[in-house]
Amino acid sequence: MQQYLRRLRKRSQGQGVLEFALILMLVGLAAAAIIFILGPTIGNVFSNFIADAPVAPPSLNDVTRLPTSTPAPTATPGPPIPTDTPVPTTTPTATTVATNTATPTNTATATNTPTATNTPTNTPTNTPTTTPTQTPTNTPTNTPTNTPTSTPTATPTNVPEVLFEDDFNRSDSNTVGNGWLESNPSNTQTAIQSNRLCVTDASDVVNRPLVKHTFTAVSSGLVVWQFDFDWARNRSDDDYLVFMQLGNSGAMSDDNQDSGVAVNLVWQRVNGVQETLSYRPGNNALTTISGSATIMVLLDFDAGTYDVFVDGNLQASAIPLGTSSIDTVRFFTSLLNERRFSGRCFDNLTIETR
Ligand SMILES: [Ca+2]
Ligand SMILES: [Ca+2]
Ligand SMILES: [Ca+2]
Repeated sequence: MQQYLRRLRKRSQGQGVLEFALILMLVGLAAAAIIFILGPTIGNVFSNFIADAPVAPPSLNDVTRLPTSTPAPTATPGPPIPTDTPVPTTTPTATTVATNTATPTNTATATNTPTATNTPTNTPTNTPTTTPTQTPTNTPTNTPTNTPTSTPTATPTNVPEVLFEDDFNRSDSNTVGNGWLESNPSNTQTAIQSNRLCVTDASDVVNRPLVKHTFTAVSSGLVVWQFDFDWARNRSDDDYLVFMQLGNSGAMSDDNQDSGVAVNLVWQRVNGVQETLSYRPGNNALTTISGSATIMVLLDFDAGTYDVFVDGNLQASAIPLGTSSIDTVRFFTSLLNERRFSGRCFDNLTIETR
């Protein structure tokens, strides 16, 4: 009996170990099946739990950063997200893309742009018509009006203008020439001799011989008249007159010694003094000249007077002008017997404005 019980105890012990091993194997298979079936679900729950946690475990910090950018919209509700806001950086990119997408809309607008081609066609038509009409009208009207008005006023005042000049440097001739008019009994009384204007025959005739020349009329400003005088009385002749004049041709006469004369110089005997240079009216003595001298007369039409210089020396000033304008220079003798005089010539005549 004891042996039976001993065998039975050994058998029950071997049977318990085998059954325990079988049970463990079945439990392990069941657990593997459960894990295989429910494993993903449990993993998601665990992952969601970690993701939803307000603070990640320190050990997971590095791992958590990477997925954060991807689910950016999910982090939006948290307050720290706006600071990281790489999101806006991404957002403008999307805006740009949308703009480009709208570009085709502009391209369609360009199709309307050719319509503007009609506009320029109208513009040039109006522009040329208006512009040329106004430009030429204004320019010529202003320019000529101002320029000529200013120029002529300044020219006569500052720049001397030669009204007439004659140096008589030409071949000897009974004809004076160069536009001079000779009023003589014959052509032989005045002539060019040795490059001067000379009286060759006077013969005590009244107001002859006479020569004259005209020039552009002057009635304002200053005029300088200058010439070389060469006359000398060698022998007796008490009645003789040598006239040197500027005057107005419209009022002058070859037979009148004084009419129309502005500057009336006479070389003659005055108050018993022979060879006296004087001026009319009044036969006022200036100085005596016997032989060569340079006579200069300065006319001032604004003042209505003239001054007389002999060899640069002032002889008289503020002598009243006989006329308000001049256009003629005249030389003549009266009652003069040329055989009693030497020289009898004029030279280097100039009449010019100042
Ligand atoms: Ca002559
Ligand atoms: Ca000369
Ligand atoms: Ca005489």
